[in-house]
Amino acid sequence: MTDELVNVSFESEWMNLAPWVDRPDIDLDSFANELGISAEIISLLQSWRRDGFVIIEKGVDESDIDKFSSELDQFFLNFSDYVISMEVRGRQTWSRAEHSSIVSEVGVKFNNLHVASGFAGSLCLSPKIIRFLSSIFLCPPVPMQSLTFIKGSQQRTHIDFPYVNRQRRLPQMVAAWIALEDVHEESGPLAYFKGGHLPTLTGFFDWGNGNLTSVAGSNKRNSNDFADYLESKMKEAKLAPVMFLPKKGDVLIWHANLPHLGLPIRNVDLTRRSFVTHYTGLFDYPERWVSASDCDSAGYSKNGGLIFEYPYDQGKKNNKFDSWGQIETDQAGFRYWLSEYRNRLQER
Ligand SMILES: O=C(O)CCC(=O)C(=O)O
Ligand SMILES: [Fe+2]
Repeated sequence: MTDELVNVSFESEWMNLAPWVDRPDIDLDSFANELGISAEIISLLQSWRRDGFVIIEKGVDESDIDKFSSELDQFFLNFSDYVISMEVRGRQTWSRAEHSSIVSEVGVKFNNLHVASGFAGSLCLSPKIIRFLSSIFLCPPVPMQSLTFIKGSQQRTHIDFPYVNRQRRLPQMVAAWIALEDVHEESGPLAYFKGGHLPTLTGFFDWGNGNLTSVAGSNKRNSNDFADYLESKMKEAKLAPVMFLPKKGDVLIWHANLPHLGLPIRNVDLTRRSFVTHYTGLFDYPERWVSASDCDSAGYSKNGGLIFEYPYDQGKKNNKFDSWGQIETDQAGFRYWLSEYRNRLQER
């Protein structure tokens, strides 16, 4: 079988599982109108379909950012008191095992602070983000994972779905990047390939044995091979990376198949605080990440989005900041959607 044939079958499979807005056979305006989606969101969906991303200026509340940012500062002062999962240049570790000075180094990211901080949770469930994502998933958006950066990532060109792939249908994933401060162009900004999200342009990278996703330990190819592959695909499509220089509070939302990268840092003294969340729709959220225990301890709802606490995190010590459990949530809404989720699982 040639690469070409493999790609054609992946492409039709991808389209069958993709959110409605990706399907070229659906008339965007009439479908969205039937669903009662607002004109403002319809116009975002049009850019989304064409470009594979949208930017929402002042997409989140600045006071939520200030609260999360000062909570981060407190955390950095008391680093070893916490057991917060983090990655240092590819190595998985915990805050307790590291010295706090590591936060000023390059190549550090904190995992899943949306389940440590109520303020981080509020940020990723901000109304403007949730409204847009709901119109894509047609059900409540749910974070699957989040990453908090203090400096630029310098991560080479990639697409997220090979790495974020626990959702039931692979294409049902969207990422949102929130600027926690104004981004300086020497700090290693994020960049993206406008319009590069179309599978006809990217093809599907084979990680080995026909795998579309990166399977730790068993890949024949690595993230550098992936970057080389995508960069040549983007060159063929005559697309160049667009630098994202947001102001604090601006949000970039990108498609599961949009190539993007962290540009090289030109001034290592500069921070680039940002908070990225990868979401899926409720009914694609993996069952093993929903606690079987009673409703209220499984998570919460806010602004029409849901956050589940990971079952394997529950009951652990020192993995929460003070704001966890301190924000206003909609538990009646949460119980409703959790029971819808459980009913749907039984029907499967
Ligand atoms: O912020 C960056 O530099 C890259 C982040 C990213 O690629 C991601 O979180 O998926
Ligand atoms: Fe990414």
